[in-house]
Amino acid sequence: MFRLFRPAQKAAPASTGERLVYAVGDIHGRADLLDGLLTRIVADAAPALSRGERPLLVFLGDYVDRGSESKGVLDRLTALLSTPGFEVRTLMGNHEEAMLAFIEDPVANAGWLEFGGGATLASYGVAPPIGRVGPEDLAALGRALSSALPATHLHFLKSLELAVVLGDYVFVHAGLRPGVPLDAQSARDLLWIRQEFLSEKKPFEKVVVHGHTPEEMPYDGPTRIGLDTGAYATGVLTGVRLLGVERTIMQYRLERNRG
Ligand SMILES: [Mn+2]
Repeated sequence: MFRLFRPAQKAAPASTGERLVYAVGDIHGRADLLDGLLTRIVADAAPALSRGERPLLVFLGDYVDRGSESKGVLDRLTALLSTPGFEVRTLMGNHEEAMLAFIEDPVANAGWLEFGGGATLASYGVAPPIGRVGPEDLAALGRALSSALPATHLHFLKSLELAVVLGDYVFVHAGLRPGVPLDAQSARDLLWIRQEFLSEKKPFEKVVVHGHTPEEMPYDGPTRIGLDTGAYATGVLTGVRLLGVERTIMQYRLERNRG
């Protein structure tokens, strides 16, 4: 008798299959950086596009607030959705959730103004409030934003997705709650989770590509890829290119911070 000896099997590396995929981290009103990174992505994808392939382009949410060009970012993203070539998928970030909530009920959701909403109002030509504002002022701000917001932008905000799955990867804004199956994750966790997700060592059902928690350097690990490099403050917008088992971080930076 002899025994078959099997060496410990290493998990197969995560793959997108044949598909060329790009994911872009938190933009936060930096249309200038979005333009720069998109130019690089389009150039990089040119050979695949010319072969008739349809690369996947995923945006990880937090398009608005903080930076000065939230409207400009949504102008670009809504235009991209109707551009042939790429399959464009856009995730909701907690900042878009807060903006939508403000539009629906500005008095109950005035908290948005405290975490960056003022910059978004200004980008739509609505003067942000100074100091404390009462319910009537909030209602007026909500009406002003609703009338300044193009219908395409409102439709865009309402159509954002919570998660996109491709091959061995899942794309979400913030992360996943450990121990909870992918299809049972709550919207709250997908949009807001931080430490419980970031400190988890065990693999999730799929490798998680996410933004939401800014770090100086992008994080490229076996269980997750973190792409939020705080663009609005650092002037560095980060994405990742995935093809088969290959991963390549892509960045665009501007020395002068206009955020
Ligand atoms: Mn976020």
